[in-house]
Amino acid sequence: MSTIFTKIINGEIPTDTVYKDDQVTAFRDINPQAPVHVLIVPNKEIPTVNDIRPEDEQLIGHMFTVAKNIAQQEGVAQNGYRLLINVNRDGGQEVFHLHMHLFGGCRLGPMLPRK
Ligand code: DGP
Repeated sequence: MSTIFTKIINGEIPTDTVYKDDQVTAFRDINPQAPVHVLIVPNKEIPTVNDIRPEDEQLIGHMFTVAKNIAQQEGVAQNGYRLLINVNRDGGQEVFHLHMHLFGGCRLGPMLPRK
């Protein structure tokens, strides 16, 4: 059930953490896909978006507040950035602990490759 992200949240693995509070931890992706690539992760173990419960709504909203604050801190808020959550196999999810990607610092192009 637990993933590598729980070890990161618990400080058991050295990570470039950009923000932490009692609900959320945000750290730089190990394999950045843009000049700014931060993962915003709830401290609570929620595997996927499919597992979000009504009582998690405040937490999910908080993830967005943290994301926009990090975009400001990282200097990408004005030019723009992308928030992305992958869900399960077709969505490309690799780590089954809910997380929001924040990409920025360059022109990110179309949301999906053009067909
Ligand atoms: P996703 O495909 O949405 O599940 O993205 C998982 C992301 O997690 C992927 O971009 C790489 C990142 N990642 C995986 N393991 C680690 C790790 O140990 N440390 C950090 N900082 N990022 C990791």
